[in-house]
Amino acid sequence: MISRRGVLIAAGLTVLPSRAVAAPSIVKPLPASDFIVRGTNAETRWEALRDVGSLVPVSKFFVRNHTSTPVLDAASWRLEIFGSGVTRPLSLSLRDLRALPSCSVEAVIECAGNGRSFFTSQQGQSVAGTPWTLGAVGNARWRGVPLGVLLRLAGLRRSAVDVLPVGLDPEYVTGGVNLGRVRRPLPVSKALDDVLVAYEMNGADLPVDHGYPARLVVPGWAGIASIKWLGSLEVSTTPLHSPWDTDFYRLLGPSYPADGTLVTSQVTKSAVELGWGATLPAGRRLLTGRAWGPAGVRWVSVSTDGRTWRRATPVSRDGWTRWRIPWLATPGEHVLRVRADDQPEVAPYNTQGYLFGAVVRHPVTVVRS
Ligand SMILES: Nc1nc2c(c(=O)[nH]1)N[C@H]1C(S)=C(S)[C@@H](COP(=O)(O)O)O[C@H]1N2
Ligand SMILES: [Mo]
Repeated sequence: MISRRGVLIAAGLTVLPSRAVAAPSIVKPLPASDFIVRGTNAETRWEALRDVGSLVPVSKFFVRNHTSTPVLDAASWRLEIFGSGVTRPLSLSLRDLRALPSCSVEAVIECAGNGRSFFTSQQGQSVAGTPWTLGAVGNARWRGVPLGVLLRLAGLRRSAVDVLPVGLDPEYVTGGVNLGRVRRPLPVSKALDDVLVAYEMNGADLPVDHGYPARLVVPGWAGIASIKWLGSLEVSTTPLHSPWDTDFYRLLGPSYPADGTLVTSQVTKSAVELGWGATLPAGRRLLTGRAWGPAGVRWVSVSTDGRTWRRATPVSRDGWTRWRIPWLATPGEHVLRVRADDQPEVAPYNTQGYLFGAVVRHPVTVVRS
């Protein structure tokens, strides 16, 4: 399938319409049945995952872009690995990367701000940032080269502490300040653990919106760690920083130290595969959903009556846990709640609304069938 932008590029179109049209941030189609568009980002609708297996197809996978998707030329793309933490700097083409030993993992990528709107709607707190509901998450199978393989090939020094991956998307300007390329330091310990430099998603080349030709996949950590459109990796024997670890993706607020706490691992969450405020016919229904956390999920409970909890049945446990539970739905307004493991009733407040891990109250209306 060729996107509209792809068609324009293929046609070598240079004439702009007289009435300026903002360039879309995201290249792939974003049908309203599958996505809620939020500025330069798009979240997946949970009802769109109802008949989907464990892997979220690219056509439904959420997109979080600080600016816009760059359409990079794979033939001239290079990944540069350099810095005080390596003895043999590398410059790899896509072909070089694909020739290295690879592995494939099923892993969730989730924005640290997923669920942010519930700080306001459930807890009455105002927070800054994209007001996601629960759709800034997706699970895919990623293939690529373990970052540890690349670092060792580059002669990783024992004294190396940080790796700074830099994206090739446009520089990020906010509040009139240019913060430069999207980049966030990653400790060498995590880099050597389970991080991939991925070039495939669900068995095909990475789609442009998800980082083509290569991105990091950092399992269990906030989505910002999984830098898309990877252009370089600086490896350093001294700590590295960027606004994405000093200002953003820090927990700030009255219950945190003055300079905040760095966001690394995600928290456990769960969701029902129904629209927000969905209308269902009365009778025997099968509620389905998913639950996920940085180290997997042990159990899932569901409450349909505001009081009691019943254990749901896990359907599959891969990158995330799919679950189901029968429900005898009676006409009226209901609030569905799902709790995976130790999800609390209230999420700790932080000014930027990260890591909303509390149980979400999902309203539905049941009508006589
Ligand atoms: N280069 C670059 N990498 C990036 C981003 C970005 O804007 N630019 N967004 C990050 C954030 S905040 C998230 S949540 C994930 C989203 O990945 P996806 O768009 O493939 O779903 O990508 C991360 N990697
Ligand atoms: Mo994110």
